[in-house]
Amino acid sequence: MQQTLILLKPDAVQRRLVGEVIGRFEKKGLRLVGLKLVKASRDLAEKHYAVHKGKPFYESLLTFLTSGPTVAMVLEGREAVPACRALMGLTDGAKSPPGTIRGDFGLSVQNNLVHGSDSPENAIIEIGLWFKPEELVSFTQTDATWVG
Ligand code: IDP
Ligand code: MG
Repeated sequence: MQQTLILLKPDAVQRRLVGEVIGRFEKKGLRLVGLKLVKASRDLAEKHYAVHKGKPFYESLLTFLTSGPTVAMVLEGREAVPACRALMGLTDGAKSPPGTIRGDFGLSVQNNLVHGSDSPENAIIEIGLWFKPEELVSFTQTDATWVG
């Protein structure tokens, strides 16, 4: 069963969209196995976005991610990584289709509300950055046989 790291970035918290966005992942059928509010340190933000080091938007991105609270979640389910990416939409909110989180709630490229791991391998690494193993709770969801 795949796991993925989802972040509701500081703009989602500031704009009071946390409940709305978590609800979309829940309703899709994903299982919540980790959840917390974190004010990311510069060190955590650098590790999380290491792949973007050197890009023109890198410094601004780190400032954004460390600017306020982020909701960090681990979601689990069949094909959780691509399923969550599909719910999120494209990186640029202005180009992201209606019906997606980014398409429905934003126009910005940087302030695009959510992060979702882009591969199962990266999900394992990212979950390790944001969560201690004991912070994750595995359980059987009662409707699992219906949701898949
Ligand atoms: P993703 O979040 O859709 O996977 P990435 O290309 O991995 O997008 O970029 C990571 C994050 O960096 C984006 O979610 C967004 O917040 C920010 N970002 C990406 N491209 C730009 C840009 O061109 N300008 C400003 N911020 C950007
Ligand atoms: Mg990415």
